[in-house]
Amino acid sequence: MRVVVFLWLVIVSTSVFSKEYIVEIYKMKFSPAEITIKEGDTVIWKNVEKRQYHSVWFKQLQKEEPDYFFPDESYQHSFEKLGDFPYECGPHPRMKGKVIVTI
Ligand SMILES: [Cu+2]
Repeated sequence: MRVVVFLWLVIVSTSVFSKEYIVEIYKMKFSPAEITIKEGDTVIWKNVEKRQYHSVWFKQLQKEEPDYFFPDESYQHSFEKLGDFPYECGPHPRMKGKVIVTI
């Protein structure tokens, strides 16, 4: 029983303390292009363009290019490891951003 309560507390506390951050994509730019978050936080990229699709590609984390997402769609990723995570847009490599994960 104690173990169950303990596990429940762990789950509740991580969901209470982890945060969500929004990065908007507009006019071929990630805004903010660089964001600092804590371990366990989630970043949500929202495409707020009129018609342009984009992707969020962490080349160091995934070999395959992820799916594009269209206006009014979003993409999200939770960061469980510390470090600097640069990313770019698959179809537009000039669009770059970075997520910095700290303790
Ligand atoms: Cu793009």
